[in-house]
Amino acid sequence: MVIFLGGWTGKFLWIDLSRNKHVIEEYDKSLMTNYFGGRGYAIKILWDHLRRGIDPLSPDNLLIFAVGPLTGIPLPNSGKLVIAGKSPLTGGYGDGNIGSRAAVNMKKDGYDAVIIKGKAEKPVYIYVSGDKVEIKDARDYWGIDVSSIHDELTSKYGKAAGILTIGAAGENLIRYAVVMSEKDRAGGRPGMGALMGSKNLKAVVFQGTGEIPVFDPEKTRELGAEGYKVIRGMELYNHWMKEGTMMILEWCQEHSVLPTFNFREGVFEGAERITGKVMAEVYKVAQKGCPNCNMVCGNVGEALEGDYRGTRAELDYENVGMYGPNLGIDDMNCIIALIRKVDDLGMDTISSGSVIAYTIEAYKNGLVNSRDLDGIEPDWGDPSSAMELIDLIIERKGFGSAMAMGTRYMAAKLGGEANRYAMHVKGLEISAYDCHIAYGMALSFATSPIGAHHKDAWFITMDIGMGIDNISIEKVKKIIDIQRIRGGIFETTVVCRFPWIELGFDIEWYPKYIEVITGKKFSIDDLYEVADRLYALIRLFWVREYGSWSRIYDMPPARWFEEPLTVGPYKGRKLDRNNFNKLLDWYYELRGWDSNGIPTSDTLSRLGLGEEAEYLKSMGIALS
Ligand code: PTT
Ligand code: SF4
Repeated sequence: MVIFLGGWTGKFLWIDLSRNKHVIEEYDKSLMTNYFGGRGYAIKILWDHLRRGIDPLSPDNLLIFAVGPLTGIPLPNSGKLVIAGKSPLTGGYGDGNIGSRAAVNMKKDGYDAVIIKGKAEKPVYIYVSGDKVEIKDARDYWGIDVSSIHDELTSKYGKAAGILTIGAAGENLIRYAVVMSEKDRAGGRPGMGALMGSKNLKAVVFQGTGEIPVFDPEKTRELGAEGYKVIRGMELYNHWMKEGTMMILEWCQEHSVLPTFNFREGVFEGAERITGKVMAEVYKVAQKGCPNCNMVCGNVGEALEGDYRGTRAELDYENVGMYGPNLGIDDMNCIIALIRKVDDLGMDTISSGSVIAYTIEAYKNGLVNSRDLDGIEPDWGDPSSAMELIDLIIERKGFGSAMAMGTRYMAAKLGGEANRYAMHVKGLEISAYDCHIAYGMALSFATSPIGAHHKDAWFITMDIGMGIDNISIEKVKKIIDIQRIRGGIFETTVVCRFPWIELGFDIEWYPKYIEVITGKKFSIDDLYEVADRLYALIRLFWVREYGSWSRIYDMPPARWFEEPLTVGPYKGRKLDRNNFNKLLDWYYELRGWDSNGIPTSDTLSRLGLGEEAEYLKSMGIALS
């Protein structure tokens, strides 16, 4: 029997909103070593408890909040929470990672995962304080925007409460609605906010009453403090504190990977007006972040002039990339206002920015007209029409109802050529990196376990650094190792990866933390094995839900293969399909997956997933 002495609480909280009931479960401890926490727990719970083929917006779907053994403990950047479920946007596995006091408080309340099923008859919110779990009336809160509901619940439960909410996007089941916290933090890109809305659940409040048990409190305190000190002393620290994720924008422009006009180009004429430096020197008015973090990256910008003067929003690279160059907008005042609007509606900036860019392009190509768009005449570089399109999505008016479903759906509806420039993989819109020259990053998007998100392998700088014509198995090995660290270690221990990836905080810190907290040693290789297991299980989940599988689901959009760049240092370049397929073949081989991207029987049995393999076979899916 495995005995752990800290880190995990050992308990799940199950809440059934249809029956107004909850149960606290002491879960099987083998989960700790095999799946660790966070995303690992989420996929295991979904595999074991979700009936195959359910509608993601039906009461049957499970909304899961999960933390890991390092979450909430005073060590660098431990205020993070995984939000997962079957995705309403992609139909496959979906998750996101939000920084929030709710992460710390959920753990203090005694839970490693909170799993919500069913659907409340009327709008409700959930209040958790230790063993006390209450389902409360939220009819007065339905329809309230994200900032206001946060203020309402904070005034009721105090500033120390951890609060997760949805906005109108979640209520209206927009397929890329996110869960929001502390007004500007967003998590669950593949529609976790819509999943929450489908349950008539407006908010969840964790009071955070208890203490988190750790094996060696003294050593944990010492090692935690040491980590913070090392981070503060790192070479890039001051620059990071000024610009945060925005520091990459200039680099993206220089290397022609800045998404421009719906990923048509990689450089943008107005880029110098929206760089990290400009953000920091001209627009930045405040800095905020997640709990337990001493390198906070939430740079709040304020619009200085024009119609939106005084509006504030958090400026991350992804948000600015998708609402700036990708829509042809170079006015930071307007970008701030667009992000504020989308945050208050609780809608993902990456997907919504992509949907709007796609609509502009489809309009310009004559595939939709202004009648479809309720009189709107969208154009590149036009923030007013972008604002109007956001309203169209939320109200689901005319073509807005297709826009609410995401790019893959819109392309299928429009048909033919429209598919070529639908910028998604597996239904999830691509994050803000153009890949006309970036094979490695394209592979990373293609093989990400939730669809085209950069979270599992932000490979872009390494890709360009290794050489854009470098088509090698070494590149693929690096991508897999990065996925093991980012998608495995950080998503299962559930802490923020930024100290490691942005400042160079050594990965070896994490096994040390795990040891003093849980009382057990885990090497990086042990953690890699957990990562490989959950990657394989997530892949099986997609196969189970889609009913069949082929490598076409791991293909980036046709645009990058068929339409060369027309401007910039790499004018004329595009991806070559043979080269990409070579990389994909190596990827499958290294993972022990077959040529269609399904894990082989040997791989599954090595990872202890024999039963899961049998299930697929019973569906008539042949495993190599
Ligand atoms: C994340 C995705 C990102 S990733 C960004 S900016 W980034 C966008 N932010 C949005 C936003 O803001 N408002 C909004 N309405 N939609 C938004 N959608 C986009 O969502 C996030 C930080 C960031 S900022 C990143 S990279 C890192 N992500 C981590 C991760 O995934 N795991 C981990 N262990 N640590 C991480 N640290 C960093 O956290 P999703 P957050 Mg987010 C305004 O969740 O679904 O993965 O989408 O959580 O608290 O906002 O912090 O340049
Ligand atoms: Fe949160 Fe940013 Fe700090 Fe990470 S670096 S914990 S995302 S504030």
